[in-house]
Order: sequence, then structure tokens, then C-alpha cells
Amino acid sequence: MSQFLSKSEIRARFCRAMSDMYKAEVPLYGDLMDLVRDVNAEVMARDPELRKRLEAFDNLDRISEERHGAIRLGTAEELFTMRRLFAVMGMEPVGYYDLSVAGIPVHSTAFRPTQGTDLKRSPFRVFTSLLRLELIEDAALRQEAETILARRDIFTPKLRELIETSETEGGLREDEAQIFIREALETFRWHSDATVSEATYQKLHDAHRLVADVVSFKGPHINHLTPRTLDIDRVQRLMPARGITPKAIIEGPPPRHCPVLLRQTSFKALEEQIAFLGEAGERVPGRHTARFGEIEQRGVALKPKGRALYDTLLDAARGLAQPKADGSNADQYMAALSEVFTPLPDSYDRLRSDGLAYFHYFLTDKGRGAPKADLARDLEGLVSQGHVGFDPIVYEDFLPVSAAGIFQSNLGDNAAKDRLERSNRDVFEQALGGPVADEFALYQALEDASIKTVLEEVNQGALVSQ
Ligand code: OOG
Ligand code: NI
Repeated sequence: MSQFLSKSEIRARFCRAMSDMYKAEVPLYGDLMDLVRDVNAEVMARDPELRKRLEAFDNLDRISEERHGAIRLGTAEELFTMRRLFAVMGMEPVGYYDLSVAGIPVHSTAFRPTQGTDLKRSPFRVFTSLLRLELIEDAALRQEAETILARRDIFTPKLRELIETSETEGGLREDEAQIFIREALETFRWHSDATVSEATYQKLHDAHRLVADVVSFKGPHINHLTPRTLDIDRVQRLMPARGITPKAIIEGPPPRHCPVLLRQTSFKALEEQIAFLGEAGERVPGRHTARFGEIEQRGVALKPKGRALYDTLLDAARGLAQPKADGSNADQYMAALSEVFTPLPDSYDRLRSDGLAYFHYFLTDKGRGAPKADLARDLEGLVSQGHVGFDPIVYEDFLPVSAAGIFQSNLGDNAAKDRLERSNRDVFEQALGGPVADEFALYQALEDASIKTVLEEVNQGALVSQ
């Protein structure tokens, strides 16, 4: 039992190690982190109430830490082993994202912690995509890509061994966990030496830029990390002054008093020096664009009814002004977004009473001090008496339209936008080796658990009189 390091502790340490590695690999990402930290400090200085709330419910030292990263895998076996790797850190696959609708040849899930206490310790998650090789039309090229991918092993032997140890023993000890983190980093590390010739790279690149990114390298380099910001609009505005070029618009809902779901923006991927494989094994200099930095700001998780409304409103906004990659209509799009979103109530009271969002319920001080006989027996009664309060449950997942926007801004403006043949969730889950969890069920379980606790507290010692 206690001989094992907790899975959350391993995840938190891994997240920090990955952050250090990525800052060293992509210095501009370090600049973005500095900006995020400065803006977060400013926001807290401006808003002492917020600072107090964050102090109570979060860890102030960790406010600006990474909340997610992303990788792209090439084969079913890689996805299968990746699920086992993330399980060592208490991360399970949640949700299925079909990016084919936006012309991106991948389907994806998010590996993340699912329990309240684990999310609190470290909410770090990894958006994980599997390339859909079947979409390469040229049969010879598809075959070539498959052969190249079959040759690589993205996991070190020691890592494979420790994944198995964790599975059979139920966890890793301190010394094993340290080695696990070190070996796992190898999987996510950048390799500037391509495993293919320039000609092969070009063919893969012409099929789709993502295909070249996944197939041409030794491993699934982490392609971005994403810290949390307390004011995403401000960071977006300040990026250029720090020499960082932001994508044209912030993805997700408009700015609101009561934030919902997820807002995110990124800086454009950098063009980096790489080396192709020459005919006689020599290195041929080249360039590749893949890695970037992102920021996110999360709000309350929406119930299916709220989410359906969000999807409808987002569609409507995009109908009014399709955001252009060059940013020329960014203001127009943001204005349309704010305008169109007015039907989604901007108060937690309404979001709750209309059944649009998930909340965590708790006994208030007033409720705690009240004579038992005065307490209502049902949740709504308790809430209207002020004996029970509620806090928004934070959205922990991703949004397919937003993810497509992040992908596209980093694949260059000429990335294909045609719809592709729809992806197949069964194929994905077969590769994964199990089903992905349903995000709505997870939020509902968190809400239900808080209601159960509150009602138990209310009923404790109370006479059951009938
Ligand atoms: C993943 C892009 C999606 C997000 O935050 O929605 C994503 C990728 O580029 O591999 O990270
Ligand atoms: Ni991301």
C-alpha cells in the first residue's frame, strides 16, 4: 500500500519534468510561461476576492502550471501501450473526438484523472490522437508509411518493464517511479533527426502535414503544453509585445462573468531545423513545423442540455462570421460570438436552475448552524433556504471544434478543410484496448456524490419521523 508512490504524485512529477524538458526544447514556450505567470499575478493583485478563493480551493504555487499537452500516435499498438503508460499515472481515456469533420486525419481521446481528489492534486491530461493511415489515398505511400511505423518502438525496454510492474504489483515504489518518469520522458522527447529521406518526407507531407509529422520521426514528440491563465484575453493581447505570434482568435465560448467549458489559444508552431536521412546514411539539413505553445482558461462543465445549446450557438456564430486564419475578421467574429451567446444564461443560479451545468453542493455555515428541525429535506429546499450552497464543477475535457482550430492554426493556413470520411469510434477503442469513459457520466457522478454527502450531513442525527 503505502510502499507505492500515489499515481497522482507520479503524474504531478511527470508533468513538471515534461514542462522543464519542453521549456529547454522550445525557449519561446518558456517566454509564454513567463507572460502567463505575470498576468496571473496581475489578476490576483487586482482581484483579492479571486485570490482568496484560489487560495482556498487551489494551490497558489501551482496556478500557472501546465494543465495539458498533446501527442499524435501512428499505430494501434502505440495507442494500446500509451493507455497502459498513462494508467501508471492515474490517467484514463475520456471522450472520443472525431476530427475528420474538420479535414484532419486523426481521431483522439484525452487521458486524464477522473476523481475529485486526483484532479485537485494534478489535473494534467494529454490530448492523444491516432493517425488514420487509411486516409492516405496512394496505396504505395500508405504501405510505405506503415512499414516505417512498424520499424519504430516509441517505448524504451525499461519503460515497458515498469509499466508491467505497475500493472502486476498495483503501483510503483519511489525508486521505480523515478526511473519510470525518466524513461517515459524519452517517449515524448523531440528528435531532430528524421528517420526518413527528404523525398519520403515530402511525399508524406503532400498527403497531409500531419502524416509527415507522425511518420517521419522516432517518437511522438510532445507538440505543445498548456498552462492555465486567469485572463486569456489579456495574454492573447500581450503576446506580440513579447515576440510571440498568437493564432487569430480565442477558441471556445466568448468572455463571460460565469465562464463555461474551455477557452484556448496558441502561438503558431515554429519552423525548426531537422536532418533527413541521406542515401549513404549522411544527414541532410531540412525544416519541419510542429511544435507550439498554448494557454487555456476553464469554466463550468455543461450538462447535455447546456452542451447542446453551446454547440448550436457556436454553429450560429460561425455561420455569421467564419474566423479567417489571418486574423483579418477576428474582431467581427468575437463580436458575433458574444452577440449570439446571449441565450446561454450568464449566472450560476440560472445555469443551475435551468439544468444546464454541473455543480458541487456543500453545507453552508448557515446550514451547519441551523437547528435540524428547520432544515428542508430536499436539495432544492435546502438551496433556497441558503443552507446548502453550490460551486461550479470545472470542465476537464476538450471541444472538438476548438481542437480543430488549434490543429489548423498550427498546420499552416493551407491545411485541407474538406470533410474526410467519418472516423470510427469502434476502431479507435479496439486499438486502445477498451472503451473511452463518458465525460457526462463522470461529471454527473461528481455532482451526485456531493449531493449524497450533503443530504447525509443534513440527516445525521435527525429523527426520521414517519
Ligand atoms: C492537438 C490539438 C488539440 C487542444 O487543446 O484542443 C489540442 C494537436 O495538435 O495534436 O491540444
Ligand atoms: Ni491543446
